[in-house]
Amino acid sequence: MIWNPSKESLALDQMREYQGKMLHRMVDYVYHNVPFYRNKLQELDITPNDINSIDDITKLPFTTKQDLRDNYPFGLQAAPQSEIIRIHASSGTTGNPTIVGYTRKDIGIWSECMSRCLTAYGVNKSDIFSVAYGYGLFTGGLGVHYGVENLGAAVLPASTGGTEKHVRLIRDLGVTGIACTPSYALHMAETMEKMNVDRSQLKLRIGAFGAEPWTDAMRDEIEQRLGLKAFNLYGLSEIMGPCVSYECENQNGSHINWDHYYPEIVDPVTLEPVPYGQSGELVFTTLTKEGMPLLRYRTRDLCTMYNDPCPCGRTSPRMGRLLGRSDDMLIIRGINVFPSQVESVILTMPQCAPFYQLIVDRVNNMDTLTVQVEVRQEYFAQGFDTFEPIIALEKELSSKLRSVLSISAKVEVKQPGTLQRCEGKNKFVIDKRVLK
Ligand code: DLL
Repeated sequence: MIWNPSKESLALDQMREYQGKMLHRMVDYVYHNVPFYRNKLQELDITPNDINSIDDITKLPFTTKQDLRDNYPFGLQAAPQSEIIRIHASSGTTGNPTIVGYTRKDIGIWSECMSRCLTAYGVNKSDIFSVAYGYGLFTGGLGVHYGVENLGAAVLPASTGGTEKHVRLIRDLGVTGIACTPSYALHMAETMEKMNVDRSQLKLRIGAFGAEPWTDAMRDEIEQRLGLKAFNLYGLSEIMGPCVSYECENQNGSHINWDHYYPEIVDPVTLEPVPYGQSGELVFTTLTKEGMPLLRYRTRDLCTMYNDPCPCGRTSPRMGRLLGRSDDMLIIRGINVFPSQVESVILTMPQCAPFYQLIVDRVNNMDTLTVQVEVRQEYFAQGFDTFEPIIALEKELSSKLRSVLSISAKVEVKQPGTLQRCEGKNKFVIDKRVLK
């Protein structure tokens, strides 16, 4: 089933014409409503009238996370505040989160695009669909929630945590679909085992997994342990949230909702366009967004895009699995974490030396973060491990990190000189998670 064939299966030439029209409108809109973009376009000597087809997109300037940071909180907002009806926030690199405001029309388009994804997975009005992404500032919970309601299935707003209760509800209510991070799905499978709940007692049939990298091996394991078919769901807050791309029944890449989010792949160094079939950095331009529209936003996600026809009949290009990121962002339990955020917290503590290491691991299918940091010589004492000020320091640092990162981290304060020193670029992060 296709939710909106008039858009998802539109002939390519008609789509290109539509996209060209929308791009012209979008450039005109930001030119008149966002001083940041007007300045950038004027610097390049471009006016909206220079944008007459979708191919003209390469004339436009790129936007980066740094631009969002520099314009914190509302500098890139195009719509007047009175038109904004929702605000989400996602991690930034230096403590300032990225703020994204949505108008009523934006929320409608988000719901529409999310319904397209769910329909491609096979969800229909008879399903009971549990949303186990975090609700709140993160876009995962409410984003999928609105898509399920818009489609007409029943949504169970489970959010994260309370896994045993969630498993019981899935069993007792006959829940048929679930959306969560792939690692949380595996954690759920483990909880089921501990509770002696077998997949044969569940009616789960469809899973929508994303917000963090995962692999085909994880897909197999989730499918086998939960007894469902697992689909990829991709998105990012800056562009909208979950719904930017989705797998269909052929699972040969994720179809991009390109009538709303126009994709390009560029070389992350030269920023030159890269043809279909070759890998590079994914860049999106919002074609219809009112709240915070973005031109050529550099996602830092590396992948390959394909445009060979898909047997499902959708005409949109598909993105392959993400191959990594061109920056140092970590995704831990679905939350974006930048090592620089940890550093900025450590630097506020006079007892800590500026030597630290982040160790990311996966224990019982849950990501863990350990932060090791050296204490300064003058705070060092005999009986180090049991020395009360050290234990207090670990606690204080741990709670500060929690409030900045939104996830808990285990803090280990180390003796001076114990962490590895490197010549040249230091290796601050050890990621032990093996994604096979
Ligand atoms: O993670 C939105 C989302 C929620 C997507 C629920 C899917 C499901 P952010 O917190 O802004 O938004 O993080 C965006 O997460 O640039 C990717 O690096 C990564 N990411 C998102 N989906 C996938 C996926 C949400 N399916 C960043 N596979 C993106 C791999 C993903 N990585």
